[in-house]
Amino acid sequence: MAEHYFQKEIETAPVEEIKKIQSEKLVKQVRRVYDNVPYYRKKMEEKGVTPDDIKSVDDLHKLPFLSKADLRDAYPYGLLGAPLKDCVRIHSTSGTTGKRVVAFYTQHDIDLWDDCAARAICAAGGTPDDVCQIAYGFGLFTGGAGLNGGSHKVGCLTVPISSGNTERQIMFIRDLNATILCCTPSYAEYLAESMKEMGLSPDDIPLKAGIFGAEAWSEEMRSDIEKTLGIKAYDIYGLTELSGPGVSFECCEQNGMHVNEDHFIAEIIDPDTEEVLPDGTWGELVFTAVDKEAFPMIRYRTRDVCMLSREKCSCGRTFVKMAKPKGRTDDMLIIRGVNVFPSQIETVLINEGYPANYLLVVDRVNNTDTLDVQVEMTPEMFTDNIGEIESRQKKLENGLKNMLGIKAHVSLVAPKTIERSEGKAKRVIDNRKI
Ligand code: DLL
Repeated sequence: MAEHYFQKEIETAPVEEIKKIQSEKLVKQVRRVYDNVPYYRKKMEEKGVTPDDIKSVDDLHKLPFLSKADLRDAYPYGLLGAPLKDCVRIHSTSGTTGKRVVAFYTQHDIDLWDDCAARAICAAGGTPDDVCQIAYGFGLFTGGAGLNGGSHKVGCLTVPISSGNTERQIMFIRDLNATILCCTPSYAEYLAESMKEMGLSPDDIPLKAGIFGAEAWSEEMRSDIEKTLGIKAYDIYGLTELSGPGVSFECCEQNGMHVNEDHFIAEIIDPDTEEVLPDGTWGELVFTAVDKEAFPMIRYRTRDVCMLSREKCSCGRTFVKMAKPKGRTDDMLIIRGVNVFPSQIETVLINEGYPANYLLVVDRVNNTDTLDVQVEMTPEMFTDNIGEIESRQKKLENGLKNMLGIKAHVSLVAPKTIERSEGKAKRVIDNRKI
């Protein structure tokens, strides 16, 4: 492990000590937003809670939730927790519906965020000897800027190449000896596919690790990327509202992401009843940012479906671990009453040897939901033999029925027909007017 950026004192602190730090910061943060942000004060008054009621993290449940709707309501300045003159940057989400979320940062917020991203790079084995190629988008999206800041802090030679221009990516990886690649998992798959087409094998590239996130991806996709790029693939999680990548990160166990608990308090709730659920239960992930100045999120409902675990980790970190999110409550599809996550479909496809290039088309015909799964064949399996295609489709349909409990129709399509993504993949088209 890269000792120089491993913040051992805090990352392996006893749970009680972390709780104490969180409590102190929470008490201050609640007082600060109550005094300075009228939007929060009003929400707290509506719930009948004052800063005096919050004495430790055990009182967190008394505070009101904050949702995406609140962020839209308060757009753009209504949740600002610091004077605008103290803010140094904004980032914004690529939201497809409604207003974008605009998040503000003071220099303190940026330092804190860089620190979180640096912990993630260090946990993936990054040291000043590494060359870190950042192929997340730069700009309003937080991916590029976040890992760029983290990479600087670790002291890696940073290549801020941004997303796209796949041949140039591969050229830089080879010519500059990049050892760590940061991008979305779907773009990592695309890079691997392009490399193969260029006749390159994993042995022809110096990469040893990848830090992939910004979208849900399955364990099967992880193994596929690890094999095709010849690397260890680590997950990283975050969201614009909370800063960006680095809210949580994977360690050498590659089995869930440690939440940077000195800055973020995680809870899991039942999305319908809003009741707090115990560790080990799947539900909606809620975060409280106890340190942020400009955009101080308190009990923010992420809509990500997740689970927390406090099992001892062999890496020594004591920060709580969150599971790989299954998806979002808002991209969970309800098909004929059954909850379906795209990641479940991805698992079946990859297990059957298909690439993670698929598109789910949902429709409603004669009042019944239909699910069409369009999947690319690999060049090796590509054929125009109708009988063979039909039998492959049938096999996949059976696998999907077993996984999901509902019938899906599979259409196998030729290699390279489904659009590739340089950022977050778009995998669902829902034509139902509901
Ligand atoms: O995606 C920040 C980020 C950039 C994270 C680069 C990791 C790497 P947003 O665009 O605001 O921020 O989207 C946040 O993306 O609520 C999740 O639904 C999803 N998401 C992010 N990381 C993961 C992950 C960035 N590792 C939303 N696994 C979040 C699953 C993820 N979903």
